[in-house]
Amino acid sequence: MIKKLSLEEREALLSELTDWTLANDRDAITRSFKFRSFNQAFGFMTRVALQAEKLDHHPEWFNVYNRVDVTLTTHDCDGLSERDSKLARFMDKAAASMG
Ligand code: H2B
Repeated sequence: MIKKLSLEEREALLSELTDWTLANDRDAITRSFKFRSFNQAFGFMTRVALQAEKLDHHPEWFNVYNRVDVTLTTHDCDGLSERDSKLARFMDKAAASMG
């Protein structure tokens, strides 16, 4: 079973992932990514998709042209877990390296 993050772990996570915010309506974190083009956005999504399969942890996301809105939560524990912070960090790095 996957464990939900404790209060302390959440605070540490949110202070580290400064571009992410807690969702209003559920136990999740969200971030909107903006790229130069659809190609860049889709390239990012492709990298993340491969990593998501590796981690067996999948984002909820919405894409319009160069924008990708992401929500991360863990369905198996109905809230935030270590898997969300891992995927969020990967996404931040992937986005930063899109060039
Ligand atoms: N992704 C997310 N975001 N949360 C989960 O609980 C989850 C997942 N569970 N990807 C995985 C797949 C699970 O359903 C499979 C069976 O391993």
